[in-house]
Amino acid sequence: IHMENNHKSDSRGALIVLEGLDRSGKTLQSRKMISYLEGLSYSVESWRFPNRNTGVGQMISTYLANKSELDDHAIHLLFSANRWEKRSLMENKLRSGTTLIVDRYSFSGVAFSSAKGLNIEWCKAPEMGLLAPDLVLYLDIPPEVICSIIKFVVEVKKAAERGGYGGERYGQLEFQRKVALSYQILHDASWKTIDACLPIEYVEKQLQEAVLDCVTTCQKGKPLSQ
Ligand code: DGP
Repeated sequence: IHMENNHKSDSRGALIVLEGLDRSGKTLQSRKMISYLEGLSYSVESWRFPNRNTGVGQMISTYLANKSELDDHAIHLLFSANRWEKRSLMENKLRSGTTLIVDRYSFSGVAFSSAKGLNIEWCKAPEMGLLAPDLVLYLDIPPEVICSIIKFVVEVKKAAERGGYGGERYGQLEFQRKVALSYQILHDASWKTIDACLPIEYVEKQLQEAVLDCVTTCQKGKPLSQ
């Protein structure tokens, strides 16, 4: 009985992160994962960083829309602060048994800022102490492929909803190439790379398997780490 009680109190939700270049399909796949887990009666929430609803998030949003200028180091720290301001809520949710599917996290922070030329170790420092993801799903798709898909869509629709590779600051092919290289040196044991060039349904299936496995492990009491 003692063991069982312990076991129960350690049960928690999983911290699952989706990473990838802009327009790699993270948002769509995150929605699909949420409904999949909800269908299995898991408590699950969809999160994303940057979280533009906070004061810090609004500064980031203004910067991304090219409506303000900030030193590269300063904006890096704001992105990080935006994750820190949600850290305790994140921990509470996970401990109460809710799984979080997070669209971008620390790896975006390091990949995007180091792609600008900032020192990678400097970029990692403010992320230390944030909760470590149980699983990082990297949607792998070459920037050139994303670019040609977007051109195609723009031609067909003439006015794609968000227009171009990215309407925001980081949306250039050359920059996305650098981000892809940065991601390559970041990935660790928690990463699973998914070939996002494959058909959507196939990507979805692979994600479902990985996610279910992760959620089950956390439910069994895998410790939360930083
Ligand atoms: P999104 O809301 O996912 O479209 O992200 C907005 C843009 O900001 C996108 O180009 C990726 C970039 N980004 C996301 N997180 C970070 C971060 O922590 N640091 C930096 N430098 N860029 C980020």
